[in-house]
Amino acid sequence: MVWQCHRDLASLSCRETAFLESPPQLVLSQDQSSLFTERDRSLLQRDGLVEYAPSLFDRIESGDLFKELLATTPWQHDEVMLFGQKRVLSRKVAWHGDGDFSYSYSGTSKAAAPWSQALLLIKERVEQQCGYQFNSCLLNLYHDGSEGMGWHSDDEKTLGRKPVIASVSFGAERVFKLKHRESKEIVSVVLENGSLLVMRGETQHHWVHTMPKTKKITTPRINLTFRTFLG
Ligand SMILES: O=C(O)CCC(=O)C(=O)O
Ligand SMILES: [Mn+2]
Repeated sequence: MVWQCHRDLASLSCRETAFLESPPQLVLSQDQSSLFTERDRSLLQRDGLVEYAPSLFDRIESGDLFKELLATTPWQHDEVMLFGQKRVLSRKVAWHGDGDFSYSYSGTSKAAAPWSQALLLIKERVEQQCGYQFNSCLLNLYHDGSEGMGWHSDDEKTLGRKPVIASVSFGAERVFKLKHRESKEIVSVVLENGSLLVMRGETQHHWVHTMPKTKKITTPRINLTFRTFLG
């Protein structure tokens, strides 16, 4: 089974082959009220659902988690194959998961790193808010605004037809954009320090997203996207 990497030019693969009929669901515990309100439930008017909560973590927690992730994550430079040549990008990445997955990436195969204490803490809070369980997480470290990510969707087959993707941000605030594949309509949101953005339903099918480069940002940002491989 091949998971087409969102960066188009690289690919990730997963050992499991069968899809689960019903992805794991969680019920919100009673004392954990939702940060998402009904009024502004989706940033999209149609063809998908995107929820945004500015403060999944407060300023102090976010600062501590940023430092911890920066220091303890097994960061590696992202790589892409361009015209048969390996290109090393300045943006750094890391991949963590339940241990069942290996991924091939620019010609090499790597197993997901185990969850750290910090990641488990973040994952638990994200799962409570999403009502959904995740088994892997891709981390991106953008050293400053000169690093970004091009238009893509997280529509790998191994994530299922309607993946839930939960994106947590620490550090510099950056603009995140979604573009409708047909109408080209653009929706922008600033992803704040400690925020949570969740993409659900048909979003990956109808919309692409990007983290544009910018000269205005001179400080680093860490992004975590929690995903569930079905298998
Ligand atoms: O950094 C971000 O907010 C976007 C990351 C992303 O889209 C991805 O890792 O697929
Ligand atoms: Mn993405």
